[in-house]
Amino acid sequence: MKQWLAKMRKGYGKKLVSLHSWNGWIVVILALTGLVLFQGTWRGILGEGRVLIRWLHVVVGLASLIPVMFYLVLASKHWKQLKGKGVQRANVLIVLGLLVGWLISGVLLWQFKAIGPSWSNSALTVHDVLTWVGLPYIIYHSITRLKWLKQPHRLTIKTGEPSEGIHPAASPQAVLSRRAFIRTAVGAGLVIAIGPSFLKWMSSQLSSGADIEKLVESDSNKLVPAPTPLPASMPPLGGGSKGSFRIYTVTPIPKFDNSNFSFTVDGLVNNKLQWNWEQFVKLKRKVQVSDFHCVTGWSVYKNTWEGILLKDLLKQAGVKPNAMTVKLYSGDGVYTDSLTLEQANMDDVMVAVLHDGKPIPSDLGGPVRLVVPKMYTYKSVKWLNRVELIEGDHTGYWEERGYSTDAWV
Ligand SMILES: Nc1nc2c(c(=O)[nH]1)N[C@H]1C(S)=C(S)[C@@H](COP(=O)(O)O)O[C@H]1N2
Ligand SMILES: [Mo]
Repeated sequence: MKQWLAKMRKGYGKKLVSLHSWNGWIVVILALTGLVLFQGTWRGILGEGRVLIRWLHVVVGLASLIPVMFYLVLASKHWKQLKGKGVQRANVLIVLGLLVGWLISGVLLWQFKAIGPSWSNSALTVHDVLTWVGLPYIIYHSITRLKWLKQPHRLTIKTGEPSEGIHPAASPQAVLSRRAFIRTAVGAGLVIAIGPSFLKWMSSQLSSGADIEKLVESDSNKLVPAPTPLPASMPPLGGGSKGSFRIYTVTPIPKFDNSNFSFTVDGLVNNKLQWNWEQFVKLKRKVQVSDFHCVTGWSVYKNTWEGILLKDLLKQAGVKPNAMTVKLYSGDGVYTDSLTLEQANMDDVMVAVLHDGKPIPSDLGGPVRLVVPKMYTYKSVKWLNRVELIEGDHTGYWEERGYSTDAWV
């Protein structure tokens, strides 16, 4: 062991330098892939590519353990070298803390099925907070240090070789002001680049109801009349949803009004059914309170949904004996998913029109979205406008791109 340690520490300075740059590249890859995964807009653009990027993020994330372990071997020596340099010691601790925090919360997220939604929800929050705090810090650190590294007297990692040539700048005054300028510029750039997403994320964390209210206000659907909520919906039976939805869509958000809305149940049924909006809002509705779990780790609890039970629609249509699968179409023209007939007949599978007593806003899949509380919400098709009974299987949008056909929470 001792021998091994000694061997590992040979060429210490060079190793530390290369470790630092390896680590830098790992962070760059993780930051880019992570931001792409976070940004809803990339979903539609990437489609299948998103699953690949997620995989890359996980693998590289796991690989970040390697430089951390290597560093720990060299840490005691580096620590001594930083004696009296409080800022640099703090930097080492911050970066190590970030890496370890990201790694642990990341592993939990990766294993979301094993840990359950409430743990993965917390893990996602930690992962997000570390990103919003840590990423600007690391970018700032690396850009300002990049300049510093060119000045040997600034080196905090000593290579052991005599620093050759370049003397600390002849005019320290000029260097200082240039450095201050670079720092300010970088800081300002960061605030502009990352600030808006950060603020959006912050406000969504702090306010549970407020941002849904905003979505309801900015609803681009124009359907009249609005469904009149049942007493159990207004006020909402669940007391109002807890947490916030991330708006996910693989297409531009479609808009509906009375002239282009229709809802169809067809395929292997005895009576093909079709309604326009005025007819559709007259169908008998129920109210349920349920949790909403996305497979990427976030949840919204205690949603009060009001809508028509899918099983009631199927009963009314009269399902033919050879029908096996219920294929679900989104009015976006792209997204589909499916349930087995047995799953579709579960008591809580709902074709919802109200959330917490209000029409479901277009961003959240209104006027009509499916809700399948027992499954991850990629099954909860937004802008649902057609239910088709078919004989064979159907592989849904995300299942085709790598999500599990087993969507049970
Ligand atoms: N039409 C359509 N339905 C969809 C999706 C989509 O991209 N398009 N995304 C699914 C996924 S993965 C999730 S987590 C939820 C997100 O619902 P929200 O955007 O209302 O939060 O919708 C599901 N239904
Ligand atoms: Mo999802």
